[in-house]
Amino acid sequence: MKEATVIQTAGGTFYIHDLEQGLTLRAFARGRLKKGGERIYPGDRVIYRDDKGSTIIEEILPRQNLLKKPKVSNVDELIIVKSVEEPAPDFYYLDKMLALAQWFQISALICVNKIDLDGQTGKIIKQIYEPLKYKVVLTSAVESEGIDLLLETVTGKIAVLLGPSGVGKSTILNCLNPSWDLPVGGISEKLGRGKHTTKHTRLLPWEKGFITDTPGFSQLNVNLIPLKILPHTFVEFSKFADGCRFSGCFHHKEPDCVVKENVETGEICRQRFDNYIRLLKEIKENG
Ligand SMILES: Nc1nc2c(ncn2[C@@H]2O[C@H](COP(=O)(O)OP(=O)(O)O)[C@@H](O)[C@H]2O)c(=O)[nH]1
Ligand SMILES: [Mg+2]
Ligand SMILES: [Zn+2]
Repeated sequence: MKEATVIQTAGGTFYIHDLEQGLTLRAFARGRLKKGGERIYPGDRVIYRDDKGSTIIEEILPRQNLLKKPKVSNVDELIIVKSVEEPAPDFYYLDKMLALAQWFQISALICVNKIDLDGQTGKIIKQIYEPLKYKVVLTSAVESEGIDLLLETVTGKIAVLLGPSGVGKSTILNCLNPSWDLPVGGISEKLGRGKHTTKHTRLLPWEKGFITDTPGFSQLNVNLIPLKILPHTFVEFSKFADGCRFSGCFHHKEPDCVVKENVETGEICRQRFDNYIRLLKEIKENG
């Protein structure tokens, strides 16, 4: 009995990767698993065995988590990729993704790419997010700068790259392993909908872990966060929230709100707070 990670599913066939042996295998689920109606997702850790030349998945190990749309399990790290320019960073989107990561209880890392184009933006992002204990890695994928540091942080993990088209996700992955030869420059996106692009999730194995940049992840659904939880997903509020007059304070229209007071004094970053209010309204409208 050996252990592997599911990297892709295709109907009743599964591609599993055994990191220890550096092997990708085409596998089938054992009858018992199929009968039980148990689904198997990319990211699942499985026990497999060889059976007369076939690879059989015997058992699915308990999942740590399961993201919806696309379905990937056991995600250890969300890498939120921004670029300093082309496109310029959208801080609302960034704060939204960080809130989601908190809600999913998945560690999040901010990767600021294209630092060869501008040295300032990365520093500004570090100034805002490092005090909140988010890790910020500055990279230039075209110059292979910072990629080592990025890799160090995802060693042994299942990591998912998140971010709008054009920030350099595919270029970063190609740095990691040139043989993946992923299309760069939005080519895959342009071929797009309805044509031959597969939207199937595929985890890419490298010698120390798994990584993916599945397109569906760019639209992670923020409405998954219950309104009551939202204030807790902004980590810097927690230090002050106990001082608010109301225990379930949304830090919005309530009087005697210590979070708002700390926005006024500059203790809490106003841009983050404004994005929080925008997110609160967005979830309310859609909820
Ligand atoms: N200057 C600069 N351009 C980059 C960098 N990384 C990617 N690009 C360019 O940005 C464009 C989009 O890259 P791509 O990897 O396809 O982005 P994706 O849509 O996020 O996968 C391409 O033209 C890349 O050559 C970088 O670090 N610096
Ligand atoms: Mg891409
Ligand atoms: Zn409050």
